[in-house]
Amino acid sequence: MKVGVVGCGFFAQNHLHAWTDLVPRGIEIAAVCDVDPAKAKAAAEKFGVPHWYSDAEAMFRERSLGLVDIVTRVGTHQRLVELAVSHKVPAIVQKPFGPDIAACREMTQASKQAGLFLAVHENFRFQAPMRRIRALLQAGTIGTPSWARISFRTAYDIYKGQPYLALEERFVLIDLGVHVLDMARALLGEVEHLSAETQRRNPNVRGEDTATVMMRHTSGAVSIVECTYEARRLPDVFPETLIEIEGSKGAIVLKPGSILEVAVNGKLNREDVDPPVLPWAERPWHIVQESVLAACSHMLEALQSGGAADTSAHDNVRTFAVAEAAYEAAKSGRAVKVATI
Ligand code: NAD
Ligand code: 89Y
Repeated sequence: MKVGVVGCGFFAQNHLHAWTDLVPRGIEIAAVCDVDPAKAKAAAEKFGVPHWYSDAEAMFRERSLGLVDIVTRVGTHQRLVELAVSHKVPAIVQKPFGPDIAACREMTQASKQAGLFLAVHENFRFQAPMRRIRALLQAGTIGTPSWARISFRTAYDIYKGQPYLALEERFVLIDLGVHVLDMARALLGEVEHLSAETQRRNPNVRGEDTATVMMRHTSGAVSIVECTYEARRLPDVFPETLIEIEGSKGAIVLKPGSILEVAVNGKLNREDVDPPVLPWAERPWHIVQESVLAACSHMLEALQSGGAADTSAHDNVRTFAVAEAAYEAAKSGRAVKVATI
């Protein structure tokens, strides 16, 4: 499976490591591409990739790719996905899928019409603690879940590695909200309606840096999703998501340090669900980095078996619709029904 990676910036380094780890599963990084030739060349040298490009069109024309992994920022996703579709190449695109729901729907439709695999690199639902919690829910360990709080609160200096975030007009819901709202969907199912409040607490950023969302899921469960880049707490648990879920038989609480507490029938079981720090990873990012490998591994398996990924374009449009509904709810001050796709 010849993969081409487009975008060789900050986060693409994790993808390049993950694809390198997946070489024994049939992956060959055939080419890398970045509009900044220095970045493309540096990535090719670092990861031993035989070809580098500064023009994605040329890469598609000259290499027969079996997969393209798009790791650029959101403004270029639609053009690059359409380029992949026109060259009949299956694609993975980083979150946020698109700048708005219309773009996400158009990309989904284009890949569907061409009969092509398109998935979104939504890695948070593949984090080690999430994999364990989902397995516990699936096994019915705490019965039917009916309430949850999913919380990402930090003041870690994300602007250092990702300075562009300070300039986003639609900020935390699109950058981080899509991850945390996706986790809520993965844990409790589809969302029927929601209400939301957004705040810009840091005067030096353009968009909202805090969102508090209350959701009713179609199952009847209720969840609260919290995202902020302005929680000046200690310890700062970045980039951990803290989770509490209550069910008919018990409760699951994911605590700082990836300590998972599972209470069933009055008995408490405590597990350490922190993933290993991969040889190329480092704290505090290791949870996210390990989930990049898990997400790539899952999507590769789906592609190789001819199936859709858990985080297919079709699935991710639903998460994006929840984020759009949250913006609308925050703006109107009313509860908003989530659009069905
Ligand atoms: P970045 O700006 O560091 O890197 C993007 C790279 O894409 C740049 O090097 C740029 O030159 C290149 N590029 C832009 N247009 C291009 C084009 N048309 N063809 C080829 N290359 C092009 O950004 P980043 O921080 O690496 O973010 C990339 C994506 O990853 C964003 O969508 C971001 O939201 C996402 N991200 C995801 C996670 C996660 O956990 N899933 C974490 C951080 C960032
Ligand atoms: O941009 C964000 C993301 O997608 O995951 C973590 C992050 O890099 C900073 O919170």
